Amino acid sequence: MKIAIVCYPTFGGSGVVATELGLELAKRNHEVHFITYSQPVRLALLNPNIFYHEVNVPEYPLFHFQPYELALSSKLVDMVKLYGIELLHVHYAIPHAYAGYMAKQMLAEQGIQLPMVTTLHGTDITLVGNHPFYKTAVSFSINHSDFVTSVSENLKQSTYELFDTKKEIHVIPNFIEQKNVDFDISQCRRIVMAKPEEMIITHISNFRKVKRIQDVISVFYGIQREIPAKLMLVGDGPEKERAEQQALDLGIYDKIIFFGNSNEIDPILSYSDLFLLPSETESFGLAALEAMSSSVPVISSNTGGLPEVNVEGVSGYLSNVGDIDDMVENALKILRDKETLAKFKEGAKEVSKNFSIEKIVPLYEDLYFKALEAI
Ligand code: GMT
Repeated sequence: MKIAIVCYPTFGGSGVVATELGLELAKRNHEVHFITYSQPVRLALLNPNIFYHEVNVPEYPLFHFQPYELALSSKLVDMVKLYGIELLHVHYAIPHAYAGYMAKQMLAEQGIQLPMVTTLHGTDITLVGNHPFYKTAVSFSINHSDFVTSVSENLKQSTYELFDTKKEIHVIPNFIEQKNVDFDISQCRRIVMAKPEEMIITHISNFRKVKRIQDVISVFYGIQREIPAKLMLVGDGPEKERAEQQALDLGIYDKIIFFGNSNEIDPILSYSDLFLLPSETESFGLAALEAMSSSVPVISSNTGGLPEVNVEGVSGYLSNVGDIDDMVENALKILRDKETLAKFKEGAKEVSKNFSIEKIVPLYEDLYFKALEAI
């Protein structure tokens, strides 16, 4: 199949899922065309089945906002015609599903039918898309997609609650490639992060408000009062400065390493003992799954799709949003003795196997075949 994938090329979960999906589809002999404004961060281009087409938006002083949707839909039409692309898969409704719909219409006028699969990822529904300024167009885009998928059952229900749609939504959870430790251990040693007696606690995110970074710091504060520990903060975003200030105020700045956006996620996770994800909402929580796949138990909030990923008492524990005391108590339950920690590490790894790439990617392929049959 020749498939175009439209996604955000950044470190965010939706872009990562789209990129990993495209790479796996390429391995399965599909021809995959990524169409976006810069090269997706995890994309390996030296692959005969992978193409990348950049969307350029020329700057013009008349425009206060440069019209990305227009450039994207034009690019889609051109690439579909040039390469004979058969199917379009857009990740994140805004504005990709909208631009995809326009491309479909333009192509239909020329006698080309292009089925479109839209994957909803979370904030496109629960935070941004739900804003009254976007809602009408997002509802329209969902209703005019040929197939719609969501990354969790919870996100599917939220979509029905928040949008005017009766469209069937197929739940296809996010996935993870079960990796063997493939980094050079001599390049990154545990001692760089913590002393042997210190537990390594990790959080990875885009440091937006929704991630509740202040809770990450507070939970870590509670943990390190009871047992020796270090906190690895990976990622960058608007709340980072406030997190640094909070760490200074609490006198624990020297117990935290701020990595920024890092390409060393695998080694960091492989040395981690616990992962914190206390988000306000999370449609899935891909970062938690990545941690679990590296045998790292998760302390998370119990909102959104997180209970579908983190299994209470097996891969970690879940608490109400903002319940710092409960999160600290649960973290200490896991970390206090070696046997319990080992049990949770094993539990995390086992649960992550439910989301293996081999199990999940065929669900997308099945949907693609259905979409092609339907035209
Ligand atoms: O908030 C983020 O982490 C980024 C955001 C995105 O769109 O990239 O993540 C959303 O999609 C991920 C991949 O499907 C999910 O794992 C995240 O839970 C979801 N974020 C939220 O719902 C807040």
